[in-house]
Amino acid sequence: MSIFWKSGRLAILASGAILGLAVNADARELRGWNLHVPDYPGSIALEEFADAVEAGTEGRFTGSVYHNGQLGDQRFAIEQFAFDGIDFAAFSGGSLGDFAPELNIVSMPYVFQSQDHMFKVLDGEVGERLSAALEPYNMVALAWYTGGARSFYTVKSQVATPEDLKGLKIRVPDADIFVATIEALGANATPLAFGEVYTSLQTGVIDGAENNAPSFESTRHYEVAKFYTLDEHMMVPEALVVSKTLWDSLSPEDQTAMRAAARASAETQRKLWADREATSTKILQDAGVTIVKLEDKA
Ligand code: GTR
Repeated sequence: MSIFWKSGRLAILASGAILGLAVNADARELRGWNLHVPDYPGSIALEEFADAVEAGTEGRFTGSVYHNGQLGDQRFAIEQFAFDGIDFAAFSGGSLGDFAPELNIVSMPYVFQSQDHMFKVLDGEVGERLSAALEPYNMVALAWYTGGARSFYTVKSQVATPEDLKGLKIRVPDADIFVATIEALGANATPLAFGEVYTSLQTGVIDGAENNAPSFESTRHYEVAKFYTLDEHMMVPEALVVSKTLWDSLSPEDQTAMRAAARASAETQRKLWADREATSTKILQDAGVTIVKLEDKA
């Protein structure tokens, strides 16, 4: 009898262990693309998204965020969605616009009066329509991050007017909206991958670039480019997207959990952004960068 019970318990334990393994083996690990350094606002927010997805789906999904563009540059990563090579990411509206042109609307120069204006537009019906425009590219936009405002930084002299941009080679991300905007302002737009900008500034391949303060600082481009003019020509939002194949495969409960995780992540990102802008600006100032705020944007 006791032997029977003993083996009975053993059998139960064994199947419990097998069950436990089966739960882990079923958990799907999602691959997240990220361009930035791990302590960047969007990076922290993406990690938070991954954790919240795991908690909210009771471990059915786990997520890993690959920082620093480890999974490839932005255009390549966007293309990977079509093949489900990447499951989630925060993509620039400007880069997405090369695929779904509707996205260019929210990246146009001076289209928003403020970040609050941008959030109001994106958190409502417009955001949903932009998400629908991404569906053919196998993406669903669940929430929107801020990308701050992009401004010019240069190696040799301060840019104060569009005249000063004439003849300058300015690096832009590899997407039409950036090229067209910077050309319209009078400079020679030079599309380059994010990771190539530092050496290009250093070796004189380009005369300057344009970005928000956190990116200008986190890439250390300020070590080479000491003139920053806050003309804020583009306020480009970033979409927190997940693969549509993944989204469509989820139960309604898991969809709810994932959407809630994305919204919470966007809230975190927006809060961290404000802090990082201030910290980055201080780092730039301490490093001797001349920062000029352009009052006459017209
Ligand atoms: C950053 C933005 C990236 C990318 C990058 C760049 O501010 O977060 O999505 O656009 O700029 O300049 O390549």
